[in-house]
Amino acid sequence: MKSKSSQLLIPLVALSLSSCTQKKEEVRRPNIIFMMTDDHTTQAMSCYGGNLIQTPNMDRIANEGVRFDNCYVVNAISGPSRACILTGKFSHENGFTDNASVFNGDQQTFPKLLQKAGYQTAIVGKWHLISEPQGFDYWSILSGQHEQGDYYSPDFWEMGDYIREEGYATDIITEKAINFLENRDKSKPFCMMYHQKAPHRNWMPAPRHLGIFNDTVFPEPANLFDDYEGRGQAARQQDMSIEHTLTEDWDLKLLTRAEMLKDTTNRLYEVYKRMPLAVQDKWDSVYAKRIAEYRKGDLTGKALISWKYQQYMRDYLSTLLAVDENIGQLMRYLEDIGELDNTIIVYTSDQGFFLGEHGWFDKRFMYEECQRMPLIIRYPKGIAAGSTSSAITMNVDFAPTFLDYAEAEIPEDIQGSSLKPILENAGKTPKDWRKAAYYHYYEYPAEHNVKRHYGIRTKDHKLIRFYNDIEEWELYDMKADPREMNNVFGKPEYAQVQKEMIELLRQTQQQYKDFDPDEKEKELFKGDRRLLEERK
Ligand code: SGN
Ligand code: CA
Repeated sequence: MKSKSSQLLIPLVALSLSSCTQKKEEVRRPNIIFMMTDDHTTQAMSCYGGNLIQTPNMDRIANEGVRFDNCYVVNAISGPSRACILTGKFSHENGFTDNASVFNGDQQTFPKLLQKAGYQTAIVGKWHLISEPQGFDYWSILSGQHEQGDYYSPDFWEMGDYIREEGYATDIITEKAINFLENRDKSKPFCMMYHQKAPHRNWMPAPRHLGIFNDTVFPEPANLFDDYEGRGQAARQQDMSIEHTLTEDWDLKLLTRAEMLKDTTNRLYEVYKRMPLAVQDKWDSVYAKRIAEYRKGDLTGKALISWKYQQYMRDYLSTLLAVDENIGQLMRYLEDIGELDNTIIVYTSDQGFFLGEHGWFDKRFMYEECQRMPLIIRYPKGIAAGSTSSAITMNVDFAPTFLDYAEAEIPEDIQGSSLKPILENAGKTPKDWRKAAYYHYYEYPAEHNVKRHYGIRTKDHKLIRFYNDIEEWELYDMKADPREMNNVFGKPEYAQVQKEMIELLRQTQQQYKDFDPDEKEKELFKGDRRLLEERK
């Protein structure tokens, strides 16, 4: 078993000197609320310096706690990220490599371990792992749309039953969270996973926020019109561009009510009919202006891309407003019941997202905007307010962190590391902390056409190898080129860095026991059979 943080001993010593009532107070382990949204990226959070929208309730978590600036997802897509979080293991170890996988629910997960350690556990909202949740005293997860769920009148799979709820998903998930807290076993600490669907595609805002950004013009990222010069085929062959991939109906919402109702096979019709009539009316009036503008037909080329970018931003960002409001509501509830400061509140997203950078939406690539996850944590009893951490952290670190705070043992086979030493030390990175985040993406061939790739991200550099039906390497100097526009792999001035990064990649793969079955991988290591054998 990995050793737990030595600071745990201090409160225990203090306890033996205190009265019985105090003793009861002090041995209390913290509650945990693990808030996760779907596809929320740091560019759209004011506490990360984003200038797109204000997120006051998320900012409160960061200001009263810690903000991690280098937290990375190890496989930037929903199901795999969630499986890594639950198990504290990489995709090749937990078996859920892409969204077509089914989670083997019999394996070890942190909610099961917390349950054993005396926690009451729950999950509300998005699950996306197909198999029935295990390790939860209460679960109510989105079903429908391949487990993505619906924004309006969503269906839930709740403790074995299927039910449809009236209302807007982000609000409903909060109601379910509060209901669980209200009815929980108050003799135990709790761990609740509060997982929003928003702001996932197709970005449908709450009724109260429909049209709110209609007259706002959002700043464009500097590389909205990226031509991928100096980079390879992976970036060129993707299918996630604002220009070509955003659809007129599902994404841009350019159908009138009459058109939607005429064609019942249309996907937009399906989600539209879930709205109450009054909301449909509001929707129509809000999108009418957009439809009219588009149908004038005078937008072409770059102007059309800019226009689509604005519509995408208006929908994506207004969908987030309800997320932030609901976080505020949940925190106020915790305050009312006197549990706010006894609760570790974590806010993150299953991965980052492109908001027009490189001309894209979606995620999957190991490029910064989506590899980087938001991670802010509030726990005034153990984290100094206003701290920031630049430590290289990964989503496989969440499970051991929760176990550490719950004073449960962290099993040896968990691959991540507890963040507690960082949290307790005002965000400072321990001397022996890891130097690289590992990444491996598998979902290809598939939607959005992003090639398989793996790599490492250190403080200063990023190395990526695209493989399978392609053989390409990329190396980025993250200090000189934070937008990853200039691939320096093979450039003589980076020869030394390249050598070191390849070596570190090999070591990292060995450490995490990732073996790529691809034949080209064997070729790559053919000069070193011993290494190949070991990696098996
Ligand atoms: C859906 C979306 C994709 C998205 C995946 C995975 N298409 O298939 O754009 O990449 O989910 O997202 S949609 O037409 O249904 O909107 S994930 O976050 O769940 O992994
Ligand atoms: Ca996602």
